[in-house]
Amino acid sequence: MKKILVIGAGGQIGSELVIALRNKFSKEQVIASDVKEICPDIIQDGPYQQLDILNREAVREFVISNNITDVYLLAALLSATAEKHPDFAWKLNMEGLFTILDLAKEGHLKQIFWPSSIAVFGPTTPNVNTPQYTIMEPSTVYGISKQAGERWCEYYNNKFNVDVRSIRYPGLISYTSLPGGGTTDYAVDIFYKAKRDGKFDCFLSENTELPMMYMADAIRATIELMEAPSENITIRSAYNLSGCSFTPKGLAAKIKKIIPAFEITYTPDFRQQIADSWPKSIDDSFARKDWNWEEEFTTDKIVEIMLNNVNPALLTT
Ligand code: NAD
Ligand code: AKB
Repeated sequence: MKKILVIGAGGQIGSELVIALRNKFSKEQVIASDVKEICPDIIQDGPYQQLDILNREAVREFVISNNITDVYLLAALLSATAEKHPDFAWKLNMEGLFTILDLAKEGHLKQIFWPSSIAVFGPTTPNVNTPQYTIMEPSTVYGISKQAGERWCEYYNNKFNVDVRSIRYPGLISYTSLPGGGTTDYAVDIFYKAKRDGKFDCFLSENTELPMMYMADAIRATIELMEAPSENITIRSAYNLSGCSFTPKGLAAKIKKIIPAFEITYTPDFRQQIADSWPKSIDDSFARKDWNWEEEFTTDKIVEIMLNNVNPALLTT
């Protein structure tokens, strides 16, 4: 029987992934864990363990003594925060991955999910319909850590037969918890500010096109990838995955159709350079071929769902 540990479960992806995994298996089979002392309300319906991924011995002890079979390792610093704390970002994003890969190498785990990102690409990458295999020269601390992580995942699979699977997520859009310090966060924040203030000052310029995806699609993709037969998985670094692409200006126009008085202004900051180094759109034909990936949520659908569901009370600023 599977026993799943989600590390970094209190974040934007983890909180929804835990719910989806508990619905699929059982509450008892899915342990949420995070460095946060208090379990977030949204995942309080099942087991929770405070765990710091950087405490290698504590993580090893917990995995082994609880007979954990699968780990979803989500703890990381995202692109914008990582630029502010490069040393710590490198430590957090890499050391935790080795702890989990080593547990699998020693036979303590059956399956690992570790997310990569479109940040693995860089300014020299062809940025329209970015292929799976292409130039990868990431120019951010975060992108370098994801690129290195991908190489290590593939290495552990090749050398030690570790069943590790990964997706290069685009910017993810959701309303149940706030995003955690990325460059694509504007595409979540805009809905909260549209609803609360009727206006939004964007930290990216109006024509900055980036690949995005609604969270429900990302969660389904993750579970479908993890369930796919091993022999179908031809990529052990990370799969390109595509949902939709839009610019701040295009997104604002769609919001304006629902909230006509909505106004957007642009004050690009350091995150502009990060966004400029990333793809505008992604070719995910390998995910489609290997495990039948198909996205569901268009930009129009995302706008409608977000405006109906965001709760501005969650905002702290
Ligand atoms: P998030 O910042 O919302 O959540 C990360 C969680 O990790 C937080 O709850 C945090 O408390 C926890 N954490 C931090 N340090 C920890 C530690 N030492 N030990 C245990 N937990 C710790 O991030 P997210 O958006 O949920 O992203 C999860 C993963 O997906 C990351 O690897 C990220 O790079 C990747 N990803 C996210 C997106 C996105 O748009 N959200 C896109 C691409 C890739
Ligand atoms: C970020 O902006 O850092 C993340 C990502 C695309 O990896 N959302």
